[in-house]
Amino acid sequence: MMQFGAKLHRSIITTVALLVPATVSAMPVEVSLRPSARPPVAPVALAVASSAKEADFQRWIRGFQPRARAAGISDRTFNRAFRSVTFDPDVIKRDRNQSEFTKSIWDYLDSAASDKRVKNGRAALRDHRRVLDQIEQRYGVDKEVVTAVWGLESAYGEYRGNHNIIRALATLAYDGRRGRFFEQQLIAALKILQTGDTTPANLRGSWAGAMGHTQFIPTSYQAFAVDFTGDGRRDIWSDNPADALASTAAYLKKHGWVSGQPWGVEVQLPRGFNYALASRKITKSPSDWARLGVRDMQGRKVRDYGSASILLPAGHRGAAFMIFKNFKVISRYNLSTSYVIGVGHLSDRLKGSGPIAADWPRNDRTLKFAERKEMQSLLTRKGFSTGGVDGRVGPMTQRAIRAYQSSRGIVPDGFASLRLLQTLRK
Ligand SMILES: [Ca+2]
Repeated sequence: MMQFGAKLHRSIITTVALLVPATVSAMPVEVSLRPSARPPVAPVALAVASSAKEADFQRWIRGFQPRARAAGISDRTFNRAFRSVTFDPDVIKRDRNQSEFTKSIWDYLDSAASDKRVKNGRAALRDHRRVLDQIEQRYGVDKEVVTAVWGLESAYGEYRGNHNIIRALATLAYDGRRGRFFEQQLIAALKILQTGDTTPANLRGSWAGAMGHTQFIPTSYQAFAVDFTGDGRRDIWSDNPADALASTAAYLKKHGWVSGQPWGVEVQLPRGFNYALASRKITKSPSDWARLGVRDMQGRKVRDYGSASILLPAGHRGAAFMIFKNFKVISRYNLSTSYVIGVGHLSDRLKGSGPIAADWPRNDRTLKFAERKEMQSLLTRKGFSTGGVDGRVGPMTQRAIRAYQSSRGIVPDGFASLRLLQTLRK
């Protein structure tokens, strides 16, 4: 999930919203696209070498117990949850191995809305039509959007993750990199066990603590999961996806989903369009955009769904979208622009729409972390300040790119691509 700024949690209800930890959002999108199953167990030699680590981890668990107790976790719950829990080196390996490479939007969408995912999504809609209709009715969120989240988070329940959540979160909390965040998640996971929503054996999910069909992290689960089946349990782990799908709809509704509004609409921009207007910060009504010559792909005015921005996820050489408030609501699931477009576009495909019409600049690519830093240094050196060299393309860097592009007679779309970096190096 997604997406990619480091937004840390400020309060449970408003920001926890991310169903994946903030920096998981900063990870390559495929992590949230398809939480993978557990790899083979580490070789015995490695396990032996790490016995000192294991002893230290067990000491950490004992030191953590009073803090859990203070947070309301009974010793009975704690001891049941931690029975035979050991340090999980695989989790740490994955935490360290997060790729610095960001997938391009077109590669992401090739997978997010692959023929297989569209086909399986249509089958999932058919198989679960009754419950999805009921969920749509109760929460006002399109069933295709809920199904698309399901499709991206776990391939419609196929890859829910098989890590023991207590073990994974305890390992990450003990490890210390973002230890506070994971300890908060661990306490929330223990509370799930304490309330009896599921059993320690069923409390499974991704290595980073995302659980069930639509990959809720424990604090999001606590705040937003619902019991749709009415059996008294909010069971997002069960093979029956009803509670998980309803929880996703409840989550989106809670974050302001506007019924009947699309996430976005692919549009065509007129010749001579002022690309400075293609910014998330600039919103206009579809009628105002139409007056500026913005049309849908059939050449019609876009209907007045609400205020909208123009988004060019791959610069002016790729597709353009008019995006609405629901775009932002989906981003509460995962901040990645690719993720949000992935969910939105997949939902459109599930409704029967065709592929995105515009081409992508497939001969170009997005920049790696070191390249983004190099780009920022070069821009700054040329007098276009990026407000620091941190490898993240935020508003200041985009403004610097646009100013540089304008100065060179390049379309000022603010897109950080390899092509741009090559121009800067000259
Ligand atoms: Ca239930």
